[in-house]
Amino acid sequence: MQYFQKELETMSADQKKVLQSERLVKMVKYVYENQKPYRAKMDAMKLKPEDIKSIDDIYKLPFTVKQDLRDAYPFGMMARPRRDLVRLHASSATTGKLTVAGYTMNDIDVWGECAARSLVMAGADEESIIHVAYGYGLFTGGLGMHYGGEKLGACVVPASAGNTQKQIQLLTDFGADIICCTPSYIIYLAEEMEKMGLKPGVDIKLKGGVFGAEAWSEGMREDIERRLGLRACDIYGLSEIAGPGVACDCQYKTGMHFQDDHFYPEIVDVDTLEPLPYGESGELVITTLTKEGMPLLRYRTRDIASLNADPCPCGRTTIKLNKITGRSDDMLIIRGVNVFPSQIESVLLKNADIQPHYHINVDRVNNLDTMEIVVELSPSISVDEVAHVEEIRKKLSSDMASALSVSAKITLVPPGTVARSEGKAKRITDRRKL
Ligand code: DLL
Repeated sequence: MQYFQKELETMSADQKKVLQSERLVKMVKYVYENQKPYRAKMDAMKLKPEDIKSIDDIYKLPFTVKQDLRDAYPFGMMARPRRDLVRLHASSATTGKLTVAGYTMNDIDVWGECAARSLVMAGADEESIIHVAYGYGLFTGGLGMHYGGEKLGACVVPASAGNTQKQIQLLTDFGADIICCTPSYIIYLAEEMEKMGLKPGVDIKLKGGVFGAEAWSEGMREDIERRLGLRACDIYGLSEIAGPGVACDCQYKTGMHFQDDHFYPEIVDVDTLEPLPYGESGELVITTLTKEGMPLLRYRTRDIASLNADPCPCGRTTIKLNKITGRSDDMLIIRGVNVFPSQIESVLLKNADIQPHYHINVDRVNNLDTMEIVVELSPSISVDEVAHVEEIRKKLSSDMASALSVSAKITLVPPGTVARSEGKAKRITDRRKL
């Protein structure tokens, strides 16, 4: 199957606008007729489906928020009767109810198409062996990339998450060229392979990877590419919208190509919720243009990012999503200063004396916020080299203070000390909230 869908992925801006407008007009009518909670919002604003005539009118529509999904738990946001749904996914919330997403057969098909396009961008083709080490289950990572790989006609290895030694055995024996997992897990895999003396290009044949489900920095990308000799593509998605494949990097990494024939992105100001122009950072809002089971209009993702419309040498004309810098609910406020974990990661990764395994502890002592960053030393440095370790610590403290505008205590620990994750990394313990 050909999954560089030229006619859809390289449309002119005018063609795209016509397609998006047609789809939005249809979608608003469909949602108004079939999704009660959203209809109530439109009625409250005295907005009728006929008021939406093109994609330019999208700003007139009210937002959908995560709480709407929780209030409608489990099936109140579905626009189709239960018998039309062929799959349910759910993402775990830190508090309260799960967020449920229901998909029709067509939704699964569209999602598979987007995941297949993403795999192609990462370098996969029909000849590929695709190793999927995202968890299979209610989390969309495993099944999402699985269906994408099969749609492409590649051969999928449904390894799922966990059991690192087995994963490495499968990677060496089956010779997968593409891997799908979280960025934190590929670093863990790289570390274990290095310990076993396995060489990229010789024992491990990986050429590309699609890494997502959590925020990761450019520094992390460089580290992954250097250690494994592969092309590391960022892939974005969320279960409420589809799962992995909503947007993905191509080989030129000019931003993640957003599958904007199916999903329309906007960036809005976090405080005023006013739309922001390309290049400006704010909350990503997504409207599904073709979804049947659980369509969402102007869904506030809580993810902080910006968009860019710069031409990409790959020829795709889709709008691009720049790297997610964090979630608005992941943002730490330390003594009044906003800090995203990704900023901390960027500073850490510039220092060759440490490894990208870290944990952030936040607390409040005598009414003052404190932040400790626990980070691993590189294996070439022993904690017993006291003077050298102190020198590294001082440098990191000063780099961190100038990058974040707030001081942090740096604690350097031996390699292997910070807990590794098989799925989404849990990097923050905020004791102020316990
Ligand atoms: O994480 C879907 C996914 C699976 C995406 C595998 C990519 C790869 P949820 O569990 O619903 O779905 O979580 C969605 O994860 O709102 C972001 O906060 C975060 N996220 C997903 N991809 C990225 C990424 C999956 N590339 C939430 N960069 C989203 C940063 C990401 N954050």
